[in-house]
Amino acid sequence: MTSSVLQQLQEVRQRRGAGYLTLLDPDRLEPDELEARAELCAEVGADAILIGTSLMFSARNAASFERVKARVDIPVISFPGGASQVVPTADAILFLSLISGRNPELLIGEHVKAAPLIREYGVEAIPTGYMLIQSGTLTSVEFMSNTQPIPRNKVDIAMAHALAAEYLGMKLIYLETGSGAGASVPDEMVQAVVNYVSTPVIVGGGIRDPEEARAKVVAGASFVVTGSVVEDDHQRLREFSQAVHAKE
Ligand code: 1GP
Repeated sequence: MTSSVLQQLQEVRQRRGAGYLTLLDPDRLEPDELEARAELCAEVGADAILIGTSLMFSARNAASFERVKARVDIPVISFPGGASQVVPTADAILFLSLISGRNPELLIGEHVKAAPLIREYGVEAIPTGYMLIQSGTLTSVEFMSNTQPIPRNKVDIAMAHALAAEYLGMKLIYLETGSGAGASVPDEMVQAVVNYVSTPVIVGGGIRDPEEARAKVVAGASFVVTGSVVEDDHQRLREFSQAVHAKE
């Protein structure tokens, strides 16, 4: 029996110490570019590809998954900004609840709209507690979600949110400053959260060099996500992958 995407991610974490996930934005990349970038990510050792964005302009979302899946043999996972981004062609979907915010639509409303479709499509849903951390810049996710991020120096608040997510049964916790953020989640916050909960922690947003990616792994992150760097600087992708997988 083929294992679930969540099991595959857990296995990556065991085998490689941490997993490297790359985010592709279908709004920023033409279909050919998207495929080429996905292929490159897989080639340098990325463990999964995330596809998604806060605000989708592209009408090609479902097709993007199909095209990318035809080119890579790592999981292609939906990272949706809302129920309208649910597609039948994803290997799995991060079923994100924006737990750091108090916007009911992003805590449960979009989920109610998305759940029947996800079931109908037979896509694996991975319950994920999504926590937005202040970066100092107003990111798209912060603006679009109409939520306040957790202040970057309030480690205790982040810990309490992560534990609540764990008690609610979420399988992953995603600490995020937002794509293109001016700063990544502080290493001290990653470490404090990882030490406080047993749920695997994903860290993303504003990670600009391999050393920074490595620091998140050293702090205890199970998965590191980069997005913007894939779009700007593919030569360095291999270094990112090596930095995240340095335990190998
Ligand atoms: C966004 O964490 C991802 O959810 C990626 O962020 O584009 O800043 O790398 P960047």
